[in-house]
Amino acid sequence: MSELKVAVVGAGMMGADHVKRITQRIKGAQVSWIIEPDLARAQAAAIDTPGAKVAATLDEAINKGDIDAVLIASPGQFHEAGMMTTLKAGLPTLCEKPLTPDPESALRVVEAEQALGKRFIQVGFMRRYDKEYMELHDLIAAKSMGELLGLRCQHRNPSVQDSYTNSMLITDSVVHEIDIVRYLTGSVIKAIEVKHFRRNSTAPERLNEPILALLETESGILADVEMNVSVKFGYQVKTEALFENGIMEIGRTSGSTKWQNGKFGGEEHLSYTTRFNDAYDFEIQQWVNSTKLGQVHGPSVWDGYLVAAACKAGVEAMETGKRVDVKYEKALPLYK
Ligand code: ISE
Repeated sequence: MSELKVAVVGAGMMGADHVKRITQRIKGAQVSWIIEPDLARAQAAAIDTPGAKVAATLDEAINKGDIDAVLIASPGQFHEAGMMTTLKAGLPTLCEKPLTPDPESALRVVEAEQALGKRFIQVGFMRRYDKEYMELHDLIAAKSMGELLGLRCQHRNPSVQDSYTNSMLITDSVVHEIDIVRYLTGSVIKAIEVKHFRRNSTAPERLNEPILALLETESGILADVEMNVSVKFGYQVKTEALFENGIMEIGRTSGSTKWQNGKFGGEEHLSYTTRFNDAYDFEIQQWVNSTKLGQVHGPSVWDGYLVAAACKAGVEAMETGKRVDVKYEKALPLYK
């Protein structure tokens, strides 16, 4: 296969970013369709994408052909329908996080893929492709600083869009730590507790944040997550890993520093699209490479289900103030 023809579903912030990424930086792939019900938005994303066609629905594009693989970047509530369509068509798919908004729908996707007897879908947990997270993963496994004792995570957004609801603090944001803590420790999240910091009075009225989420893994690691979505100054995702013989910090703001007029400072990220740009590039390039070889790697729909189950417990913990145990179904054969 020469160029992998990718249909990108959703032309919002993330979809448009992926269209640009595939067109400008990814080798061996091109965007053949941009699928988006808001056709003006689709046309805007198509402007610098030579040869890309625009459709309102995935079915319409599949019927017309010219698709080797699908990248789903629509809002989470539309993911299940999108994946059911790509599974029916037998198309390799990368679905942005979260897999689906709840464990019940995530399980339906898992069962549909299991019924086909092989993997088609990769879930877009891009942090697993971030250089520093990968280094930390390897350090934990190598035990060269001794055993990992705990993780201290900070996840800060300048602001959030109007459609962001209070439960999305867990299902759209802490969802990343829920996946990455399991990836780093190799152990599922057993229980979650959520505390509230003093409420930020400048946050949108519907949000009660910042919050402190405490994730406990089956293996006994405690990870605390400061989730803060009204910090205004910029976008930060940092982690300190506590080991028996030292500490490793990842995600610290880097880049050049200027000293001028009695002040010094540098630039901070304003969005995840720049903070994780290299991770997204690496993730999509790897997906394209393995798809062309007829293989599926990376986070599976089972990983997506485990995260959705933990998110459900996280939302309950946030609403009740209680420590909530996560309930998981048994893994289906494809994911053992
Ligand atoms: C957003 O959807 C993301 O995935 C970002 O990585 C996260 O930082 C943000 O909180 C979410 O809303």
